This record gives sequence, structure tokens and C-alpha cells, in this order.
Amino acid sequence: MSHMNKVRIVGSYLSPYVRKVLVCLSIKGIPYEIDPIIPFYGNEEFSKLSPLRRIPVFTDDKVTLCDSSVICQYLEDRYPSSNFVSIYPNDIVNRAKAKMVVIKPFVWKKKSDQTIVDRSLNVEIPKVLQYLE
Ligand SMILES: N[C@@H](CCC(=O)N[C@@H](CS)C(=O)NCC(=O)O)C(=O)O
Repeated sequence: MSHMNKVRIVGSYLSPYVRKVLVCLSIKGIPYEIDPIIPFYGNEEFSKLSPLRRIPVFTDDKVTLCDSSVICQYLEDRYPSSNFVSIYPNDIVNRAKAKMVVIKPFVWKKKSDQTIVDRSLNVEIPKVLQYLE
């Protein structure tokens, strides 16, 4: 069956982003193997798979992806709700909300640090977008 195409996840179970992808795979009943690396110790091969050296990395017979939201959307698109369980709500507002991962306020019950948010918006994200360009 097409969904049995070998899925491999590179990343540690400690990562919430890795776990998010594993939940999607589990909901859709897609088997996978995991290489539970810690990104800080990843080698050159890891840099090739994930240029920003983030986990999770997803590979199957068609594609290599290294962002959890992109991976989940790919799984939804490749294995849609007609044959598999849908992971996103149909309503567009709820669908958008489901794609937001807001860990700090909801999981750790801490306020976001505006200095970090500003640095991300003004320095780190532009650097990454520059890389993508
Ligand atoms: N936007 C990425 C974030 C992934 C991410 O930040 N993963 C962390 C682990 S939880 C990581 O790889 N950190 C390594 C580093 O920052 O060098 C995604 O959703 O996949």
C-alpha cells in the first residue's frame, strides 16, 4: 500500500515538534522508524537533511522535509481524510488555530518574553528568510 512507503523521522522524543509529527503519524496509522538524534550532536549528514539543524526531519520515498508544520500538512495532503483520519478541523478558523504551536503560555503557563519575540521577528526570522531566498 502507498502509505506503507518507508517513513523515517530523525529527532529526539524529547522534542515537542518531533512528538507533534509522531502524533500525526500515529493518528493516520502510518508506520515509521525513528533515528532519535539530539540536534546539537548531529553530524554533517544531519546538516544536509536539515540546514537549520532543527528536528524533526522527515523522509519518505518522495521527499525530505524539516519543519513539523510542513511535515504534518504533507501527511494530511498525501493521506487525506477520505481514506485516513483528518488531523485538521474543516472550519478555516479552527484549522488555522490548530496549526499554531503556542507552547510557553499554554504548556508552561509563563508569559512570552517580548525581547525574545522582537529578536525573532527582527533578526532571526529575516536571517532564515534570507537563507531561503
Ligand atoms: N519550526 C520547527 C522548530 C523545530 C525546533 O525548534 N526543534 C528544536 C528541538 S525541540 C531543535 O531542533 N533545536 C535545535 C537547535 O535549535 O539547534 C518545527 O516546527 O519543526
